[in-house]
Amino acid sequence: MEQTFVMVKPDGVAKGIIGEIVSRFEKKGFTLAQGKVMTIPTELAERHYGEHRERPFFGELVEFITSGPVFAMVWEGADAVKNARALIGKTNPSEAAPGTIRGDYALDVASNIVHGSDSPESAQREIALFFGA
Ligand code: DAT
Ligand code: MG
Repeated sequence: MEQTFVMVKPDGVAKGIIGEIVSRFEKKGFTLAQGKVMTIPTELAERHYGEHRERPFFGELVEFITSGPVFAMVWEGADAVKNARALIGKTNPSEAAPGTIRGDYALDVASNIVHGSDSPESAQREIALFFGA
């Protein structure tokens, strides 16, 4: 079974939809392997989003993801990375289809409610960063 890393971002926690997001993954058929509430230290945020270090929005992104508690999770299931990204929807909520998490709960790309790993390699890297190897 593949694993993927998913995180309810500070805006999703503030909005009170951790349960709604967890429920969507459960109903899809994923199994929750790990989960914890945490506030991300700046250094961890910079490592997690390291691929975006040169992008103009990097500072804003790190500030946002460290601005309040997140709910970090590991979900297991067939093609977990791909299937989780399908539930989450496109990066820009304006392009995310209704029925996806971002399509239903977000308007702005800078605060798009939830993170999901983009490949099995990213998933392993992110799971190790947040939950230890
Ligand atoms: P995803 O989270 O769908 O994997 P990504 O890895 O390209 O998207 O970007 C990481 C996060 O950075 C994204 O969830 C929100 C933020 N972001 C992406 N593009 C942005 C932009 N043009 N302006 C502001 N924030 C952006
Ligand atoms: Mg990404």
